[in-house]
Amino acid sequence: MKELLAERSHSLSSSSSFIFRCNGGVYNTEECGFDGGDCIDFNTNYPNCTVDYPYRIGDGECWGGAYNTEECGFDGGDCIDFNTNYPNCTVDYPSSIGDGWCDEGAYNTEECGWDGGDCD
Ligand SMILES: [Ca+2]
Ligand SMILES: [Ca+2]
Ligand SMILES: [Ca+2]
Repeated sequence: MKELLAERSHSLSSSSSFIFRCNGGVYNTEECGFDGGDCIDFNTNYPNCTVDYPYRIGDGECWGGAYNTEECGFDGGDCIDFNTNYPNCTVDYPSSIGDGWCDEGAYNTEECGWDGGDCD
């Protein structure tokens, strides 16, 4: 799992949209100029969205938990397909559903389509 996430963050960091990413937390304060301006769009679009890594919102990958909420625009729209397909599936990493690898536990349940068919 750790390897998988490292690989993901590597592929994400090569995306140009991550050069000026909103880091959130202590960066996203008035004292820090809202992360030097990086967080202004995020704060405008999702004023009530509180997540540890705002740059994950709208990065094309569905993140669960606090990201997949109405306040956060269902991860900036990234989770809309997932929510439509698996409305009762609550996992931390929805992107693992249907990624071709069988994930056990909460992923391999009827609600999550048996990991989106990965565990067939
Ligand atoms: Ca930043
Ligand atoms: Ca996302
Ligand atoms: Ca999977």
